[in-house]
Amino acid sequence: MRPHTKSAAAFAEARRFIPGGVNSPVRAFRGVGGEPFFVERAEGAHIWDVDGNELIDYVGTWGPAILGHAPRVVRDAITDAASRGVSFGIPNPYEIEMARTICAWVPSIEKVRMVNSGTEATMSCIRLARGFTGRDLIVKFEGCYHGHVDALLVKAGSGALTHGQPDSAGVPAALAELTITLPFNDVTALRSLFMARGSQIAAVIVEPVPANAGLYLPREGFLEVLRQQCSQYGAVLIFDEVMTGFRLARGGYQERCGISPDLTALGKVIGGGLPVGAFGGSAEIMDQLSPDGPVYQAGTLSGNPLAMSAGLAQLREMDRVNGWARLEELGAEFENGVRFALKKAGRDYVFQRIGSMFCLYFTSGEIWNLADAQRSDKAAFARYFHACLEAGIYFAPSQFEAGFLSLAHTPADLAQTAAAATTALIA
Ligand code: KE4
Repeated sequence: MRPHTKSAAAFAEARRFIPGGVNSPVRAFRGVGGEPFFVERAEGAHIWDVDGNELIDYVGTWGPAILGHAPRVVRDAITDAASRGVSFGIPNPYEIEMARTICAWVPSIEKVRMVNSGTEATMSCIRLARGFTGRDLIVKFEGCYHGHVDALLVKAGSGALTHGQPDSAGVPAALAELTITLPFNDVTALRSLFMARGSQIAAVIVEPVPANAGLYLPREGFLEVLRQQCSQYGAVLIFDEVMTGFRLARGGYQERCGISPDLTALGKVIGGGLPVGAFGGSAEIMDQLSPDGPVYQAGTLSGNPLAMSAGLAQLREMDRVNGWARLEELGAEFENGVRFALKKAGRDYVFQRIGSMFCLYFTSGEIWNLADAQRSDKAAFARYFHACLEAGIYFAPSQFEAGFLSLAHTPADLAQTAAAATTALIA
């Protein structure tokens, strides 16, 4: 590994003009110490930093790079679309194609609206649910992260958790009071809340597979009870599939678990790396949106032709090669490598995975919620992170993030990773 001379200079320069030197906090390496490297270029499962170091990438720009970085089909689609215009702000055929595809692949979505980030998608779902029900209360789960929406920055995960700001400054108490948080996987707490305040609840928003406090899974029956309680009390059930959508299955996690939410928030993969989010659900709810309905929601760049083309190219390629089956195989191979490393190193750390998403918790025992995840030894994780980085493996720079595989990861990548992980875990 060459010294990060140019990265250090770049970071010093960035800090002069950008808060914390980053445009998103989790990139600042505060969860692992040290300074972030700056990327020069990325292709396939590899990235090169400005000092010429080559890394195998398990962050994949936090989920969008499901085919690997800069796939040919996406680059060609962007170039082709750009030859006819970069942005219109006018209805265009790409938007119909994207909407048709999302509605075809996700049966719970009868109508969908494009936005420019996952945050916009969840924010719009919250406002729409409140407008549709005429109620104010929102329920979320500790450790889940739904973007930096005021109403949802309450006991949030991801960077908010990493930086110890799960309840951000700047969110008025009056607003935070309208958001109730529950422990994930706690059916008793869920039923009690609905019993007490069910008629006031506008919506429950949940990451069906929480992946912003590492990665933990729903217990058998938990999501089913959530679905039943929302239906019984007339609350809107929102699945935040910004991360899991079009990654865990063609129809997202809801296809795997067989539960239909009322609204779904999407992002990441559907942009092919460009800024895209989306939200959709039953026509009955979606038709409450302006211009047909009273709930306002808008966006200058929503349905941008480049972003639509890039996202469509990525989705079509995944469908053409049935990428989801391959991701399952890659995930299993990757897990074998990690379990080999843990055994070799004599560590009983907790590795959790679903499809191409994973997390290695530096603790033992079971991880079913945020409190379990916070048992992790963050210092040990930080040492592991840096040891792997030195060996050319880039994992997410926080214990409270998930890792991602792509179709571009090769058996050689996985073997190199297992070897580096073994050495790092022994150390
Ligand atoms: P964006 O606004 O960052 O596009 O999406 C917000 C969001 C919403 N819902 C879920 C389930 C998410 O995971 C996210 C964003 N994920 C983080 C990574 N854990 C983005 C990385 C970052 O904040 O820089």
